[in-house]
Amino acid sequence: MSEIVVYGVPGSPFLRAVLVGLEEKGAAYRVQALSPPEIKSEAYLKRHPFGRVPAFQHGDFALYETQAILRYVDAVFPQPALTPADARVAARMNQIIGINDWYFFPKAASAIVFQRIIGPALLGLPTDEAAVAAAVPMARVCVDELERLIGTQQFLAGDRLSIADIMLAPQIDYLAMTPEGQTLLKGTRLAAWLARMQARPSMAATLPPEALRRAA
Ligand SMILES: N[C@@H](CCC(=O)N[C@@H](CS)C(=O)NCC(=O)O)C(=O)O
Repeated sequence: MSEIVVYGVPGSPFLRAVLVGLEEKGAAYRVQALSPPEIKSEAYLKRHPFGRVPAFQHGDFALYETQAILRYVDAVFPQPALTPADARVAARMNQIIGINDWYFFPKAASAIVFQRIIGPALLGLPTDEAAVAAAVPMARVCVDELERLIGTQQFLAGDRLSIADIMLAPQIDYLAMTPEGQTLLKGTRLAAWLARMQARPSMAATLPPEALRRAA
């Protein structure tokens, strides 16, 4: 089997999602760690023209966009399946991936987590309290909606682990490290789901760097 290389900035929740997926599959991989300036370099932009992480290489096959990478990994390593066979459960998984990509990360978590953890710990920046406050309403909508969707299920899209859990767990793990996240998640079924996800070896094997966890 060709070598798998995952390119990313350590601490990125999208990078972690890919690594969690590979760990769940028991697939061998190597991480090529990059610094924030490196992902804007001419060399990296050839790999990912949008200058984001992660990027993925499997032999001669290059790919970027986290959900595309996870779907590819799921197809190449079929067991355990991370895509529900049932059409409605699979649609729910896709809906939740969409919530992450369109609302939760760009409009809520990226601001709160950056302002509270990444900016201060990695870049020495002060927290912009107004940016945090502006992101909280969207974070609340997302948490409420995920809480409704998980209902009494074990996982976000049914009773088996899926790509939806793998994409959301690294994001919500970060949110839960912030005061805003702690308030929003307190006493929720989503918090119980996060605890179950945190207990998985795949999550334990892919923790963000110590400096980021300490900053929270
Ligand atoms: N849609 C992309 C989003 C990836 C993304 O936004 N990654 C962040 C790190 S968590 C990033 O690369 N940020 C760098 C930047 O915005 O300059 C994916 O699913 O892979």
